[in-house]
Amino acid sequence: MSKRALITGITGQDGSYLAEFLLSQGYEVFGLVRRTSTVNFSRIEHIQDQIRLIPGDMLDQTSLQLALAECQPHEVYNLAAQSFVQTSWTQPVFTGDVTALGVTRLLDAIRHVDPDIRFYQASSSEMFGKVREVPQRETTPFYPRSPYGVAKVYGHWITVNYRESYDLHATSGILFNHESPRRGIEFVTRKVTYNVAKIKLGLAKELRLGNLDSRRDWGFAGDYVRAMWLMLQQDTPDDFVVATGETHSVEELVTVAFDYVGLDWHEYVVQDPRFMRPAEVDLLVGDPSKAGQVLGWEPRVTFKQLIQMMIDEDLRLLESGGKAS
Ligand code: NAP
Ligand code: G4F
Repeated sequence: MSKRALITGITGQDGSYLAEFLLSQGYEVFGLVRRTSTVNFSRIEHIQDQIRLIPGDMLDQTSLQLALAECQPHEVYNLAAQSFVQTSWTQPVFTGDVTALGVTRLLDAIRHVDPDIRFYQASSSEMFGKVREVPQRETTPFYPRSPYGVAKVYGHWITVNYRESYDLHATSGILFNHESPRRGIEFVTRKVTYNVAKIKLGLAKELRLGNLDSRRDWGFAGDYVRAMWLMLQQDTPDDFVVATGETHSVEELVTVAFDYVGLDWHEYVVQDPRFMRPAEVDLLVGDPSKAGQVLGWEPRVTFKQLIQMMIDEDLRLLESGGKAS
């Protein structure tokens, strides 16, 4: 009998890669999707005939219980969130409701429907914020710098709390930034690769960005969903940092991207205060050694390969008359 998995956030970047990965492992894959007036299944339309979508919303407890009862999963991957940091300052209460309390709703539904379900929580390196230690590891104290980061700290600790209170197999993956050609257009990597492709094709003249000095540990989303699955295959639930161990500034990202298409970024990039944040996370770099030792996980795609892959895909998209959704 094949294993069943429920993915919340299946329409997002990670959800789509995780669904593909679980299908390749022989899973029956279910995805929770919220009601919207127009359907946006662009990231999963190529596998839609192989998965089952169940209506539900992280804001609605009943819908979560019904979803669990319907698909009776062995594993639940909680990827749903208001995940854009900048938006969390203008929608702090909504962000807390979905990204923090949504985790409690789901954990509590699991506890009542079937406490044997294994649970994965999508925790974030944003929790480290104003970092207390370099590189950041599982034991590094949190100091979040945005309402999103604060919500993720809540989600992390409620996962630990349900593990310890109710003996649930509940695991928290503390993932550093991971990107792909499916990344939302508002995040800095995709904003850069999409606009570099547009500039190269003569479809845009400039790229407006915020802080060029902040540093991130950027990996490939396809590599990171493998780590999520490995975590739920362990006998014991735990917390794991998933990262490359390398850090690059936004300026380096811009340089690599423009260099790849043979252009000088200084001629196109304009700094715009609209994209500066009220409080910034200056430096993220993770120590993935525990994931390496316990899970046997390591990243396969390098920073340069990642940016080049994203530009290639954006050039292809634009040349075929498409645009970012
Ligand atoms: P994403 O592309 O923004 O996807 C977010 C998903 O959550 C979408 O499927 C979205 O559905 C869904 N969602 C939002 N609100 C919901 C609600 N009320 N009910 C049900 N579903 C809802 O994010 P991602 O990059 O794939 O990230 C996946 C998870 O990992 C998120 O929790 C994120 O915070 C976390 N994370 C991401 C990174 C990263 O670098 N990507 C790093 C660390 C942690 P719609 O399509 O309907 O909007
Ligand atoms: O791409 P970003 O918006 O990602 P951020 O804020 O690091 O958050 C992402 O990674 C987290 C993991 O650490 C996730 F939890 C979260 O859900 C999300 O996936 O911004 C990266 C950096 C920031 O320092 C930002 O200030 O890029 C800087 N930046 C400079 N100009 C910009 C821009 N970011 C965006 N989005 N847009 C700009 O124009």
